[in-house]
Amino acid sequence: MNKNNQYKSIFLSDIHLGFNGCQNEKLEHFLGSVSCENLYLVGDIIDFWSMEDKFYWPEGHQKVLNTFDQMFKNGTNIFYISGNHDDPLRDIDLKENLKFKNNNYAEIMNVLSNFKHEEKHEFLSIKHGKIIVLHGDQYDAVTSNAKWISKLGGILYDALIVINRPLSKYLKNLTKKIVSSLSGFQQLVKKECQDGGYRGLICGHNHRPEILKFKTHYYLNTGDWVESCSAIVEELDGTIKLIKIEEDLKITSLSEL
Ligand SMILES: [Mn+2]
Repeated sequence: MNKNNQYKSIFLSDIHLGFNGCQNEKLEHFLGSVSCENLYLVGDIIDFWSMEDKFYWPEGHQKVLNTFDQMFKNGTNIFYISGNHDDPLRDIDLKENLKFKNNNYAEIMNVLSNFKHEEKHEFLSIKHGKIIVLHGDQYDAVTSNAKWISKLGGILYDALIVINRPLSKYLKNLTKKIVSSLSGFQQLVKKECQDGGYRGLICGHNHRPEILKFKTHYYLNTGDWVESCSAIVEELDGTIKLIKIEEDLKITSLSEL
């Protein structure tokens, strides 16, 4: 395929492979049209939570993983930064368990073992210097203090998205808004940047693609592949963009740094 779009780095998060709301075909199309030196998978790439109760892994989802693997074999550096839905990867025992004791996950874990796994990554951008990359659930009081509340919310959301996408999106935004104001999410982002001497922070998790420019730092969110179908990219000249894959599969730029 003709790789029309060459990037230095691509950041994707919240793909939710293993969940039937994942727009894997759109993602597959996007991946087929790009090439990059570095690919950052910023958490919730595999939705282990969703597969916990009922294993769901269609061919199209494995195909996305295989495409990542092919990129890796063609020389792309792949960094897998774990999120809350792929938190078994943060625990060495759970990880071994998935790999060796559960046949369902063998194929998935096999591909994942090729990538570099981290919880946080210090990204050195061409134009803007040091940027910290993490999934974002680390700041989520609901997620870290009472996992079950977040899980229940997740179940309702998953059920709703199949029935009514706009309503589920509205409810998710509403709950995320409450959660983020409660935990002072943006305050924590600011503190992380100041303490670490970072120019900005890239995350996912709340499924809201955006670039916010504050006086002290930048906040970038990649969005997701359930609703927004968006990504953060670093172009060869260092420009960082938030892009979206539209219904007609064209790539549009929403915002840039
Ligand atoms: Mn998440």
